[in-house]
Amino acid sequence: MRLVDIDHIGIAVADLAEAVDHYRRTLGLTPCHSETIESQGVREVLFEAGMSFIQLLEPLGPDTPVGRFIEKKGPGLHHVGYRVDDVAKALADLKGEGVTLIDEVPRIGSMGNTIAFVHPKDFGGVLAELVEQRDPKPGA
Ligand code: CMX
Ligand code: CO
Repeated sequence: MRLVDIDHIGIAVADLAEAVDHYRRTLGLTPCHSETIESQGVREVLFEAGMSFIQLLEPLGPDTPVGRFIEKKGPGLHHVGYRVDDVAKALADLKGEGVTLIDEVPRIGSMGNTIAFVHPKDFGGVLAELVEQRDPKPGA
């Protein structure tokens, strides 16, 4: 497998509208995508930052993964998305290296991308997400 880029950093926020306004005012960013992913219990907004994205995540309720994360640790860095050319191959390679996977098989994330989560214990305590873009930009 090939690591292409950092795809995104996922930041857990309590109030999405307030956070979007903050990024707009401070960094002059305009959201490029927003989506509710019911199956994962989150609403997201993406900002483009070069070839990468900043992903703001608001929980759909307290009893969701991001809701529990905020309850336990407060708002902050939730995960790092690593862009790879082939998520299925990346999972097989990581498993071969003894890395603990959360998702054994890829699934669909935001923007129709193929994703899989990898346990934080083998990635410096930070939850890792592998991302294979559905529509890569030219040069990515
Ligand atoms: N940071 C650090 N550790 C985390 C973590 C985080 N954000 N999320 C989970 N963990 C830890 C848990 O504490 C647990 O540790 P132990 O094995 O030591 O108990 C381990 O990782 C597994 O977590 P879990 O919640 O028990 O596992 P689940 O299978 O229930 O769910 C996960 C895992 C990561 C998918 C889910 O917790 C999650 O965060 N879902 C939200 C996903 C998301 O952000 N979706 C947005 C769209 C995706 C996209 O970017 O396209
Ligand atoms: Co993500």
